[in-house]
Amino acid sequence: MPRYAFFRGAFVPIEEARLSIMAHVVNYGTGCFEGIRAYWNADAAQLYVFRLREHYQRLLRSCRILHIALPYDADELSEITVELLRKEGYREDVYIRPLAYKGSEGIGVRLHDLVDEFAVFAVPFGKYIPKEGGIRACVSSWRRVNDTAIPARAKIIGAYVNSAFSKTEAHLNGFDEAIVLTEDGHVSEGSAENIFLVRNGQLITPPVTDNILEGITRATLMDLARQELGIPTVERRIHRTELYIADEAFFCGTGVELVPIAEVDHRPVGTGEVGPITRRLSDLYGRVVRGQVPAYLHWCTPVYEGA
Ligand code: PY5
Repeated sequence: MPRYAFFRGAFVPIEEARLSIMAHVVNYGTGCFEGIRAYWNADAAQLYVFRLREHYQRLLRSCRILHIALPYDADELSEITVELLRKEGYREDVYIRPLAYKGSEGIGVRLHDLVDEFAVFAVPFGKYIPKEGGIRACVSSWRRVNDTAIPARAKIIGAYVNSAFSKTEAHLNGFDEAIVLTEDGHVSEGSAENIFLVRNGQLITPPVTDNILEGITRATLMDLARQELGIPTVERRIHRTELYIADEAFFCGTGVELVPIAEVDHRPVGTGEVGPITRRLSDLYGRVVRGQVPAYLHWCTPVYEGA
């Protein structure tokens, strides 16, 4: 259990960070959030927050879409978060959950003339999908929310009902994760992660205009693949059946990190074993986030001073 939260402008005991049953966000899902990981590096005795500033830049973009005005910029939000982690004193991997939302109490659906609030807490966290090797995925019967209805590029709280529908359907049908298509049948992403395919040695991922969350892990892996493996990523629309003939496939995201997909709709991906490009990217990502690759230390914010 965490001991503190930053809530209504102050650090408070976690038990005191409570919303009313009348809060706008509780009634209508009118808010947005982030998911950030911090990794404990035992050798350096340091906790590194991965791409902290980029996550808060995205939160502020979500806020713009949702008419939420916060009294903090990305640097101030980052400082609050580092201070929270210092107060907790974590020496293990943690997951950080910032929230920006309409906190007003009362009835009435809208985005204007409401009180905007920011809160953040952090919890110890291990694997998002607890499974070794590749996972079994299915194409969901649900479709991804469209930019014309609820924009997926904003990490909107209420929109995660769409993710929950596809995740639970996949689970009830015996799969580990869902792959969700756009209304017009192109591969969009997983329930809470982006997706990459490998075909003929080339990385392919859906474009940002196919109703994906513009993932920070996605951007990170595109950089790492190009710079360290010499493999550029092609962003283009992907057909469902390309999932069935891909040589390799994986999900990526802050929570899921990088997870190989072994099977899609009962068809093995490639050989069914974890492929070489997936393996190399996964190993590299694991070291980069923990602050073990000097060239990418600028992505890792140290929490403790003088460590
Ligand atoms: N797509 C969706 C729908 C997501 O929710 C997420 C992240 C991603 C892609 C990957 O984005 P990023 O690489 O920036 O994390 N999902 C959150 C996460 O922490 C919430 C999971 C419950 O991974």
